[in-house]
Amino acid sequence: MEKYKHKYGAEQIQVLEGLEAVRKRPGMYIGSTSVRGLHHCVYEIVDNGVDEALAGYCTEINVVIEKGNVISVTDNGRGIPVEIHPKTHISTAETVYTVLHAGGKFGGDSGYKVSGGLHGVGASVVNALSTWTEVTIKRDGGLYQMYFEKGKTVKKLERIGDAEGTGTKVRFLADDTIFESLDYEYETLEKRMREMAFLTKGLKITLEDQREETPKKVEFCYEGGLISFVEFLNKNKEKLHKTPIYIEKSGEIPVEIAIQYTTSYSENIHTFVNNINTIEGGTHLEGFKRALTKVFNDYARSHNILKEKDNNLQGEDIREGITAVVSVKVKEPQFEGQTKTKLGNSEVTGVVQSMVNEALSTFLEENPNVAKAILEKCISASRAREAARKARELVRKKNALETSTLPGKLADCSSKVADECEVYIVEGDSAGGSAKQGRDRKFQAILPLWGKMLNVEKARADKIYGNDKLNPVILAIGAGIGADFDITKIRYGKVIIMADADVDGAHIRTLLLTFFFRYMRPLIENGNVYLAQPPLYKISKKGMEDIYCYSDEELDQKYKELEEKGILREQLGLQRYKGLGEMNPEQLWDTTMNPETRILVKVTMEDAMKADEIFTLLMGDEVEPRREFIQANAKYVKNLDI
Ligand code: 0R9
Repeated sequence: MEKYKHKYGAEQIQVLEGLEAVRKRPGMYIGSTSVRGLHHCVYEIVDNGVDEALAGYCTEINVVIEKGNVISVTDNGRGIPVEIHPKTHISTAETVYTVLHAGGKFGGDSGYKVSGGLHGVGASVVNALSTWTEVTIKRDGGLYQMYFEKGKTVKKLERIGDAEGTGTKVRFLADDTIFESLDYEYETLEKRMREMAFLTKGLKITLEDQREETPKKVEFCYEGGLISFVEFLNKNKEKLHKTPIYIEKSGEIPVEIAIQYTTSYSENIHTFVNNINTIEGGTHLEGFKRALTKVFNDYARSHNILKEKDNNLQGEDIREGITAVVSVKVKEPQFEGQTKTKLGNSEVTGVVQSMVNEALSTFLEENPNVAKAILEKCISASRAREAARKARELVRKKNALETSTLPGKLADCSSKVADECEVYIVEGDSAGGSAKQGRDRKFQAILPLWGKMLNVEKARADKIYGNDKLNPVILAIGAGIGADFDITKIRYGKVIIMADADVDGAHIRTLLLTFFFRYMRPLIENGNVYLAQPPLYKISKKGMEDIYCYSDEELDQKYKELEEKGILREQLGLQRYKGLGEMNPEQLWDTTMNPETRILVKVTMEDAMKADEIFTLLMGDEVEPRREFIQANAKYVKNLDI
């Protein structure tokens, strides 16, 4: 390449080859071409505006989903530089949009951006993957514009008029021959924009959806930054102290942390590196946890809250009920883990640990009442952990004495190959009976549940071991719970909740899902949890095979189809199923259990933050927000039989 260094033509070829490579292997640059990759394109462009805000020149970013799935992002920063770039001999703005990774190389580098993103690829990749891209810049009193198709320059940057103020506006239509779909999910974008606003104190971000008749619009701006983030996460929880603890440190690796304890029993820590959510944690989380454990133990010892004879509090005791957001900026982050969302840079652990050590111990000394409230909770968590250990041992010993460790009510399957086996957790003894008779006993096991299930949102682990409703579930699945849970030990590849389509059924489903979410989370993350979908209706007629419908829409559709064949509604019998118990074994097999014909809904964990929020809301202590949620969502409820 050296001999072509100053030859415009050769560089042009290199540029086109670069963007062609992006179009050939989009997954390598944006992870995937699914809706996730599609959203990623929006984030890449918004990130450029956020970088300008972090540099101190931009206060507002507006994102619009226009009709026809065009995305428009506008910022009020300095505007991308327009002058000819000495190396590429084209405008800097065009360079940014046509040369891979140019954003960082050619200036505008906030220091954290280039390798910061999950993929960190920037504007040129979005341009390459778009049917068209239009960039408009206000700078030095002029209005400039350029236009691209599939990454290729169609109109070079030119001054098209005068302008007041400064800023950049990017509009693009993602290429539908590359992406599986162009259906942007408003809620996904909303969540990310809110998150970006929390992480960038004082930046105003608006999101507007113009695709529907009545456009939707939200605005996010948080002067409190991470403090507001933690308050938002805790909005439905009872707090142990009024204001979140806030720690900030600038320097080579800037760190910002907000912490607030609640009365809940779960741990809710979110970590970010260069504004990217590191859902798998990593070295920053490690440093944070170590410091937390040390500071609280030291404080408890020095203030005689822990006596000489007492054992140290364990990390899990100290993290019970915590909500925290940890945000670090790292110049060259190394991402590891299955989804490349785990920070690997070892130097970060010590930095976070020592700054939390120092700032948190000072905070506790200055706020003894907060320290006392938190430590009281930690100590009762440690007592409960000890009680849970004893309960667990007891259960283990009891099981060891019994010939079989499986629960008595379980009708197990004959296969022992977990991958091909499934267990139906069935509400009620009578449905359980039908399921037992109707199943294929080679690979289907049935576990009937009855009576009132324990709400784990309001109970600690010690109440869970030995609980007569949950213990059979734990034993049947066979992989333990909590920190002991071992996904490699699960006895069934599919854990299927089969409950009635009524209020009681919904309650049981929520209680079981809360239990799985809090105590067997990998089971959900791994995609092993399913909801069975029993039919709501049966249409019958003499001489005709029964037809089952799973929704009101399907019922209407079937009536229409039959009418076209000359069979009228009046000639048909209709049964509305109130519960699983109304079906005989054969019907239950045909409609809900036969893998060839049944409908199963896989429970996914796309959004742990949202899940935590909803589980807390539905199953926790605060009554008022729950009522508001139910009132607001009542209109979405279908098939509710009261
Ligand atoms: C709507 C999305 N916003 C952007 O894409 C965007 C990029 C960008 C930018 C600069 C300012 N605003 C921006 N918005 C900028 C300007 C200057 C220096 N660095 C950055 C300056 O005025 O000197 N740029 C991002 C990369 C580049 N500009 C660069 F490489 F062209 F310099």
